[in-house]
Amino acid sequence: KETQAEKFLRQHMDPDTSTVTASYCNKMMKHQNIMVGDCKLVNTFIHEPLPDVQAVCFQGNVPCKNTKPNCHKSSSKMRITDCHLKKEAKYPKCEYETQQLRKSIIVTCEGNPYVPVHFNGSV
Ligand code: PAX
Repeated sequence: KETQAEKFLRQHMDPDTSTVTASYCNKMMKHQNIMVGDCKLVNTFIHEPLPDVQAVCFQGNVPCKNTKPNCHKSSSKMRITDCHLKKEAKYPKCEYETQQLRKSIIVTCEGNPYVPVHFNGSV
């Protein structure tokens, strides 16, 4: 079974892409198998090397949206792409808006090793 850490990699890591096209999210949301039974509303892909993203677990501690204490904000801005579901989209035709950004990411980390398991947001 896929672990939470593996799920984070599948859903949020894309280190090898630096420039994205308008169809990026439509392709990636399908290829990475992110939708099962429903269209996911928002999903962020991170275009930075994995060690840099794993290192965020040891950077600034911030409260999570659900008030848990184990969230961390990256000390530097990262290259990310936000995929937002288009309002009129209906499963299985999940159509996305692709938006390239440079922001600090906030991830939830768990376990030993202490690694990202949930994407909490970007600021
Ligand atoms: P998930 O599938 O919700 O949770 P996501 O990042 O892909 O994550 P399993 O065993 O899979 O059920 N976990 C937590 N979840 C939420 N909050 C905290 N603090 C937490 N700590 C641990 C992945 C696993 O992490 C566990 C949780 O139980 C899961 O375990 O965001 C909804 C989704 O949208 C993404 C991030 C989420 O998907 P929400 O409303 O929960 O914050 N998303 C959201 C995004 O990609 N980009 C964004 O900018 C935002 C706002």
